[in-house]
Amino acid sequence: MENSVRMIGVPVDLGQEQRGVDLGPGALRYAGLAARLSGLGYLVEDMGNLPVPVRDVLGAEREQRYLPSITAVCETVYRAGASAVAQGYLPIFMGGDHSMSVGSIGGVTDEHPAAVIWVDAHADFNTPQSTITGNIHGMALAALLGEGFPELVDVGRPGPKLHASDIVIIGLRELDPQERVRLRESGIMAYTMRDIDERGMAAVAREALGRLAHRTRLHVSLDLDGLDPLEVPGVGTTAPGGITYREAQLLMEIIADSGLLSSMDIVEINPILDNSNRTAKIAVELAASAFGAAIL
Ligand code: HAR
Ligand code: MN
Ligand code: MN
Ligand code: MN
Repeated sequence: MENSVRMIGVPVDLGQEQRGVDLGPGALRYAGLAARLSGLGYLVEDMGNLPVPVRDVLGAEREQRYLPSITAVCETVYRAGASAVAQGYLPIFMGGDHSMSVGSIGGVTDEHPAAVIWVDAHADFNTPQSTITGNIHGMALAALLGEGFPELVDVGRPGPKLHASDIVIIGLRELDPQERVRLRESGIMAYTMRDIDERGMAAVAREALGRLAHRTRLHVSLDLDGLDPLEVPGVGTTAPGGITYREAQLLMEIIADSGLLSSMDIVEINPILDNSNRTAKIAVELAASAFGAAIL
């Protein structure tokens, strides 16, 4: 793949209720993401943060769960992602909450399709009808498949951005009741924590890549809450019993071996809840592995 990385900050916190996830881009910068990737031989460009409205001035949108502003942010993210790919960059989208992936994955598939590995405790497969919380970050993957708020479905270009067969979820362990039914009916392949426990991450990662082999480009959407909260305390929506640091490293190393990585999201880091920026530091190490850092 290309040798130039473009970091794109998306400090959006409107897709969920906890304060602090908007600080994720800074946390990743302070944890040394750019230097780590430069050290691997990439040309790294940081385009700064995209404009995102601050929740405190959006009182009028509160009842709509900030849908208008999330849509506008995702439109901006879409264009930044599409331009980065068109200009030959590997974009890394630094969230922000997972709602921004409607824009990032839409944008990177503007000209060429891509497969997606969605690393997450959650499926983010709710619709406005199935959600319990109403939080839009829990609806991002559904929107990418064409379901839910039409405004989100039509971000960037009209209609669905992915087919069910283009996606695998890894690390799944928490679903809402109706979301569970929806996911089972969707045909999306999800590797749960039970699969990882029983079969090991290496087998899961290789099988996942095999299922995505019909695509030549791969987007990794890394929601840090996919990891165990004991290892990454700086996330807002914690679910116990997650992917260990070593398992996550192995997944990223096997992804690097595929040579297909073309873009990445790093989302849901909440530095306010963290311990000395540990979560962002781990995310930087995982990104480095996905981009080809090897121990020997
Ligand atoms: N399923 C729950 C909801 O819809 C929790 C969603 C949590 N989402 C994220 N991103 N943290 O995975 O609210
Ligand atoms: Mn998520
Ligand atoms: Mn186009
Ligand atoms: Mn999650």
